[in-house]
Parts: sequence; structure tokens; C-alpha cells
Amino acid sequence: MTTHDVEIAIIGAGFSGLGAAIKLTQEGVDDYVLLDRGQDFGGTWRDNVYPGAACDVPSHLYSYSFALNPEWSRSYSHQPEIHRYINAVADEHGIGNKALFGSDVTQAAWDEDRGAWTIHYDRDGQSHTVTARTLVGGIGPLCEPNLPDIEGIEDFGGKMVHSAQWDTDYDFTGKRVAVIGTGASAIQIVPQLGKTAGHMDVYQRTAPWIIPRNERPYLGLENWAFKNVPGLQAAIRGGIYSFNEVVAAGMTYAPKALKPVEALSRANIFRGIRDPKLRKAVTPTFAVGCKRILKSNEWYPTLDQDNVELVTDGIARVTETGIVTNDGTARDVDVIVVATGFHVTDSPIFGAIVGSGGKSLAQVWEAEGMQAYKGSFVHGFPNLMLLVGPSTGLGHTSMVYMIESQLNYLVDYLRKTRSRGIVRTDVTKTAQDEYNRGLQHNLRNSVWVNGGCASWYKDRNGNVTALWPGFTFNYRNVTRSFDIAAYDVKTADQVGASAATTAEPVGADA
Ligand code: N01
Repeated sequence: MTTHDVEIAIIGAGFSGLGAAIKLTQEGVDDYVLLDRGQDFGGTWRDNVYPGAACDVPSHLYSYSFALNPEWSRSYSHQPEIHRYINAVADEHGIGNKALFGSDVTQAAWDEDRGAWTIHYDRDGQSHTVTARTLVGGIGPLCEPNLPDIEGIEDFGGKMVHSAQWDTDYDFTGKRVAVIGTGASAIQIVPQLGKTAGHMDVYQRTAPWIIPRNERPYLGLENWAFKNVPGLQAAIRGGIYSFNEVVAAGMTYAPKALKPVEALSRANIFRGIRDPKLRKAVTPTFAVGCKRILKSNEWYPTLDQDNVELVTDGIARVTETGIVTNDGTARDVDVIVVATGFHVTDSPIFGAIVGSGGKSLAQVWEAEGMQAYKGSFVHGFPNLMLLVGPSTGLGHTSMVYMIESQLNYLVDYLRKTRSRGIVRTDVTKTAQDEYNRGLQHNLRNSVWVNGGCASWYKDRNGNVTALWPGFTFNYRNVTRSFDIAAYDVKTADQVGASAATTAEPVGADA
């Protein structure tokens, strides 16, 4: 067992954790460590290597504002390019030597006596511990694959692969394939597999709304202009951002205003599918926007292919050889692709983060609903800042924008606590409750509440806890400065000497 003491520990080296590391470095804070169970930067963009994996937010918006990339090769980026981009940004900012890759965090518990978080992680087959005054959770909502609870699924004798744990060595050519799920991942995988599969059954529980994807490669001249024409890339980025915010207004305040999106999606079905029965089967029955609006030109034509069958009967069970639906039909397959999403509101890591009352985040959220203050701090979890925490998700634009808003909050939290000698910061229950009442109030007319769908945006109590309601520039405003009045704070003198001497003050060497 080895022990280190650092001022800050960051869990996760995806967009949010890396962003936090860069901001700390820019602030002159060097006393931090970055833990990630993977082998390089990228988080979800490192792990999701299924065929067709790509972003559905345009490239110019889906990047850090401080690291615009004039070299994007396409209007929408694919996974390998985003993964390369994230690693290039990490290199540029010299973050590589701060990251402890291959570190799987098993528990993080607040130690009141020490005034710090004790973080246990496994690395190279050994258990390690690091203590840190502040813990930053850059865990991301899309990191724990969700296997569906279907009878017999563990008895399947063929190959089974989750979209987020792809087996790149497996050859699907000529195989009988079943795909479970029709979400953002499935609609990218299915068209790719459909090109070579012998036969493919696509199991649809709920038909999604899918609009065309206006993706194209950039011409060399365009890349030249992005690089050399001052302000061009920022202007394009601003244009995409503003357009998306109009969609946010519709989703949050006036779902009926999204009718043009529905019309676009219906036209996409009409263009992609010839068979009227199939058209009907893929037409959603809930309001557009209630679930993520997907983008694809290939999904509907693929379902219309001769080697593809859309199965809309519910799955009764999985057998050793295939899948049986509720109507009793058995379809044997060689491989089952599970594209059923992630543990967003019930991620196992929530059970591993234990606060000052001895309860885990999972236990607290189970009892009280999934809540945080400004998506960042949770009452009873001192000095823990969650990135992409509750009520910060988006259905319409780039998460990187939200992450950067939170990074402003993180930096200001560090500046203010450091300048005042504060070593313990816990958001008050009153501030947290009031904030969340406000969020739920803002959600009351939204499509996520009233759109007639089940989605991972909701927690087990049916409350929309994953999404930020409204314009993202409002979130930028609420996270602009660390509002210390909403927190119970203690200086080193107030908590006693042991906590005060655990680590040097943040940025003491800077
Ligand atoms: O997962 P999902 P995903 N039996 O939860 C179905 C991001 N992302 O991996 O709708 C049968 O969206 C489920 O059916 P239903 C993005 O934020 C982004 O596709 O619940 N079916 C649904 O069809 C996205 O939102 C990009 O009725 C079952 C599917 O599985 C998030 O990742 C690309 C089932 C799950 O869809 C997750 O997307 C890819 C069961 N027991 C992903 N259980 C970008 O482009 C579940 N389903 C940025």
C-alpha cells in the first residue's frame, strides 16, 4: 500500500477531467493527480470504438473553446479524430505526466479528521491510496455500460458485445446479427453492420425521432480558411451554438415549436423507407425532443434492406442460440450487439463515493433524488466537485460548453477558498433544495416532462435529473462566480490542526 498526499485528485481523464487538469495547471496549481482506469485521455471517446462512432454535434462546436481545431476533417467528427484531438490537447498542455492511467478507483471517502478525501484505487494489481483535500469527479455519465435485464441473457452461447465495449477483432461479415436498442449508439452501428452482415435483426422497443445528418468532408481550402482567416472558426462556432439554443428554448418552454423538427424527421422516414408498414413501425409515438433527437441519413435505408428485419415485438427472453420475442418467435443469431446505453442515474461509482455522514452518493440520491447544487456540489460531500453532475446534461448542444462553465466555477471555488484560508466547503441543504426546486419549476412545461416518453434523463422517481433546463448561457451565468454564501465554510483554525496540515495550500508554489 502506498500513500500520497495531494491538494486535488481528479477522477476521469475525459473532456471534463482533462479540462479540469488544464485549468488547474493554468492557475499555477501543480499539486494534483489525475486518475483514470483507461490507458489514455478521452473517456467516452476513448472507449466507444464501435463502427460508425461519431459525434452528433458539429465539429466546430464540439471542442474546447481554448483549443479550437482548424484541422477537423469533417463537419461532424468521428470517434478516432475526437480521441486524437483530446490527446493532442493533453499533450499541448503537458498534462500527460499528471495522469495515473490504469487506476481504477474503488472508493473515495471523506475523512473528517484529516479534512480530506481518501481515495482507494487499484493499479497494476495492487491497492493504492491517495488523500486529497479536494476531489473532482470527472466521471462522466456515459462510462458504465448498461446491460439489459432480459431473462436468459447470460445463457447466450454465441458472441455478445456492448456498444461501449466493442470487440474490434470480431468479424461480422456474413454473420447472423441481433442488435438490441435503437438509441444514439445503435443508429450509428446498424448501418455499418448492415453492409456486411448475412442477416441482421434490429430490436426496437421505442422508435426514436431521427433527422438528416448534414455531414460532409471539409475541403482543403476550408481548412486553410479556418486556420488563416481571423475569427472565422469562432464565428461558425457561434452560429452553430446560437441555432442550437433556439432548439433549447423549444424543448424547455414551448415543445409545440419543435413541429418543424418533427416534419424533418417524418420526411427522413419517407425518403429512407419504401414499405408503408415499416414506415409506420419506425414512426415515434412521443413528442419530438422528449428523448435525444438523433441524426442519420443511413438508418432508415438500412432498415429497408433485404438482409435487415426490424423487430418490434418485445423481447421475452434470450436463449442459448438467439432471441425469443413475446409473440413466441425465435430468431437464432451468431452475435448479439447490446446498444442499450449506460448507467446514467445509477452509476456504480455513486456507491463508492462516501460523504461526511458515512453515506454514499447512491444512498443519498436514492433517498432524496439525484440532486446537486449547480450540478457541482452535493450537501454532505465537502470539497467534492462533480463535473457533468446532476441536471447539467443536454439534449441539444455541446456538453463541452457546459463542462467549461463548470471549470469556471471550479477555478473560482479554488481562488476564493484559497485566498480566505478555507479548507472545508459544504453546500448548505437550503441552498441545494432551493436551487433544485427552481430547476424543477423551470422544467414544468418542458418536453422531457410532458412529452410522453421514458428516458434516461429521469431518475427512478421519474424526475428529470440529468438535464439542464433552458439556455446553456444561463448555466454559464450561474457558474460564473463561486457564490460562497451558499456554502458552510471552515478555515483551518476552525477545523483543527490535523486537517490544516494535510497538504500545502492550493497553488502555494505558484
Ligand atoms: O443509449 P440510449 P445509447 N430491451 O439509452 C433500448 C450519447 N451518445 O448508447 O428507448 C430492448 O440512448 C432503449 O429502448 P427505449 C448520447 O447522449 C452520443 O444509444 O428505452 N431495448 C434504447 O433504444 C446518448 O443519449 C453520441 O425503449 C432496450 C436503447 O436501448 C447516450 O450516449 C453517440 C432495453 C438505449 O439507448 C446513450 O446512447 C452515441 C431492453 N431491455 C451515444 N433496454 C453522439 O453522437 C434499453 N433498450 C454524441
